[in-house]
Amino acid sequence: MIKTSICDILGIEYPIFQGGMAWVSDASLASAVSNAGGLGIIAAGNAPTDYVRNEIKKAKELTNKPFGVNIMLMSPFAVEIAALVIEEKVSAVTTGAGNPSKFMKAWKEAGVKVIPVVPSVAIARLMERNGADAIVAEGGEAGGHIGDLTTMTLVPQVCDAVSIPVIAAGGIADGRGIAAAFMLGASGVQVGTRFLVATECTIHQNYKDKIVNAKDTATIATGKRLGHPIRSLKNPFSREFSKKEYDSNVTNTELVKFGEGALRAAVVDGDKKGGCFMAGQSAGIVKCEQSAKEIITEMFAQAEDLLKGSKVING
Ligand code: TUI
Repeated sequence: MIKTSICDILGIEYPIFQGGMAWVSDASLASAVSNAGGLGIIAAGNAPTDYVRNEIKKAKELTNKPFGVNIMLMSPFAVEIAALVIEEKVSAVTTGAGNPSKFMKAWKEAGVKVIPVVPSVAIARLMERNGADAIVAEGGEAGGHIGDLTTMTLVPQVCDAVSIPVIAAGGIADGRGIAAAFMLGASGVQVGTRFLVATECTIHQNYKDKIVNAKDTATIATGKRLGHPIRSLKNPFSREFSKKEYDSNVTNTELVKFGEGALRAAVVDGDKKGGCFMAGQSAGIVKCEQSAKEIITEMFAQAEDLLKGSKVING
């Protein structure tokens, strides 16, 4: 059984986080992952505070194990949700799409474990200085909002730069990815795309089918022009977005407007043409729907087999 320092810090069995995916990571998915021994994470995304409060309350009914909340820092509700996680005594908070420094003191004083998601060494260092308990280093293979570096290059550089545990994210969807992450110096992994097809994940079946049928080149990164590139599956929506992005006659306001509501359309309506199906490059690795427990036990059994004989298990 692979145990690392992050298991002790959070009181979890397996060193795996389920990525906080906007519109996707609800109480159903997060509690299933936590019940299976990982860290389930409810994603706040752009959702109002009351939605997040309700999901936290539901998750507390569904599991006695620790779970986290991911705060998307570009959300208009980020400040309120930062206070909510304290009020609800959530075990851990992860953050994305920005710098959470202004909230960290309050979270730490309240005993909430703070684990920012970072795309670079500089931000990792800053987070450690501000008291982060661990760091998720996320490479550009990931789905959703991404940085420039790959997981293969980012994780070892972040591991060299900080003393807190590093969780590798981006491109990890099976035991080979977990084993590789440990070899790069990580103390755990965060997985998003594979959990999209968990039986407990409540997204539209069209979304799950698209992931299972995806091939290696199925994704595209769009939105660099707006300063926040997003990786999603290639479809009429993402191709049209990409076309508009390179059209100098289209303004940024028009581009933002074109993208509004597209993630919801994918998750809730399964809109194959107009939806934004956020997914990582690991979609091509994902072969079938399984329960969260099956996903986690299968991934770690494979990783353990691969790592047998290796001395590189990072504490
Ligand atoms: O946050 C993510 N992935 C996401 S968030 C999301 S929802 C969204 N919707 C519309 C527009 C944008 C996002 C979908 N996927 N991953 C973690 C992540 N964080 N990736 C990159 C970063 C990041 C970027 C800049 C973290 C810190 C940062 O700091 C810059 C600064 O402010 O100094």
